[in-house]
Amino acid sequence: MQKLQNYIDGRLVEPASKEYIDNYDPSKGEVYSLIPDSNEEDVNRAVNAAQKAFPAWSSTSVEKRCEILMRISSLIEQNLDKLANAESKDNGKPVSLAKAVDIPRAATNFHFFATAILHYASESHSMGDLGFNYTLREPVGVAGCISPWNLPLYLFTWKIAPALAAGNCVVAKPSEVTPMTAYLLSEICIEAGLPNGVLNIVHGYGNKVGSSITSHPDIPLISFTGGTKTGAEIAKIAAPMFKKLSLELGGKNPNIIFEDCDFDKMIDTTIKSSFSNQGEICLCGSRIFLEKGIYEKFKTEFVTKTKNLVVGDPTDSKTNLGAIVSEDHMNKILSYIKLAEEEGGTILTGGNQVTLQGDHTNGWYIEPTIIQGLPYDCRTNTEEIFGPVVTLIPFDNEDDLLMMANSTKYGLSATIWTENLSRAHRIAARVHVGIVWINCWLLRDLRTPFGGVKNSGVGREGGVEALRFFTEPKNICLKL
Ligand code: TXE
Repeated sequence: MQKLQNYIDGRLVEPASKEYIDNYDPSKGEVYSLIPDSNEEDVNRAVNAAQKAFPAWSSTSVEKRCEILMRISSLIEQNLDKLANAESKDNGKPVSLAKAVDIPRAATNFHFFATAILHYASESHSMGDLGFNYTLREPVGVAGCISPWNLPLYLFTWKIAPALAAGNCVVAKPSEVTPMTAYLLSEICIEAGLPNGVLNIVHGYGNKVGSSITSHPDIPLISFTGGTKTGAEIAKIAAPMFKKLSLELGGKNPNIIFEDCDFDKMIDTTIKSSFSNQGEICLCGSRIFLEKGIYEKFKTEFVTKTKNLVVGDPTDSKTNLGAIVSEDHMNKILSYIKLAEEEGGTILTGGNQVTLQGDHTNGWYIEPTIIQGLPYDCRTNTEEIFGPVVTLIPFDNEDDLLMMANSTKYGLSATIWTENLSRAHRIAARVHVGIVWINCWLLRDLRTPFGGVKNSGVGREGGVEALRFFTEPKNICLKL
């Protein structure tokens, strides 16, 4: 069975413990590879390597850094099929999705930040005859990057690429649930000639590797994407150490649909915003708010289209929804469907685990599920489920809608469907989130600030925001 290795100081190495963790193929529910069960010792080795590499990497010219990161980007593109198949096997998502979204986006993350640094300028402030200021933006040193299992390589590179581009060295930990493409990335970095120690990837559990990264005194910055509860734990450790922190956490996003929307465009996109990646995207619109006059028409068509979605073998090109990432997560989603029924909801379609035939019988699959008839403030409508489950909630007017849409502790994103642009802008301004899509969903421009408010996170990444986060400003004042 394949044994993955840590990537420390430019080499693929065993964990200090020599112990390994089982890695599952969720489409079959079986172990197919082994992951290093790393600990504090491995993190210390990684930090030492990163510290050693930092003086040379941070003073490498931006042109040279760009060249190396572009090589990594090209190698990801060249290995599209291999990486997409690996991502699908590790996570359960359809290969077609990994090929169209996850892996191209990972390549783009490197491409985008590799070239962004060529155009990045810092500020200067003139004080007229008195003098002037200029602001240096210096890399912070060793950055800690911790990422989740839902978009494994996509979110891993979203952190690593700007951190490296800005001149930092990195100690990174992918999710122990989906480590494979991070491992393949370490092979790519070696092939691309990334200098030793610039990027270090330590595999293993969150409570061992993740917490060692978070609490390490020589890691002054943490970029984390994952669950809100974990984010709170990280913040508790990082705050008294005065670490720079960026937290991208969960969501319970409203998808707001008015009667006057472009119905066909809206319904096709709503299928995607509800069930893409088995609903395991923090940006999915899991609460669908419908203006009363459109409720019945929407319900009928949405249920029909959802029933046509194929839950199946992720390698089959006809599959729309693949496997749920783990047995635990599948059980969590099923428990929320049960809870929804207990809370008085009616399941319009779905609601059950799916058992496939042949060698996929032990895989973890769930039908795409639509629920109606729940109060807006019940647990099903306020807690993050992170699966292929959406609820329908009618509304009468804008005030009513906004009160309900803003009633959860989350505030990541919102989608608004209307042809009335004044209304769209009015709602966009009043909805408590970090990202709003009007008449679209997940249309991404990497220059824009990305992140949430309330329990969805702290800080923003993307574009200039990411380069600012991964550097420290130093103002220099000169009196003339
Ligand atoms: O996240 P965790 P999980 C949400 C979603 C999901 C829930 C749990 O609701 O059901 O989070 O998913 C590492 N110190 N999102 O269990 O546990 C862990 O090893 C430091 C939303 O995957 O937060 C992994 O690498 N690190 C989200 C990473 O943190 C720790 C996407 C995320 O794991 C740690 C995924 C610790 N104490 C899940 N404990 C989004 N917003 O995109 C764990 N980790």
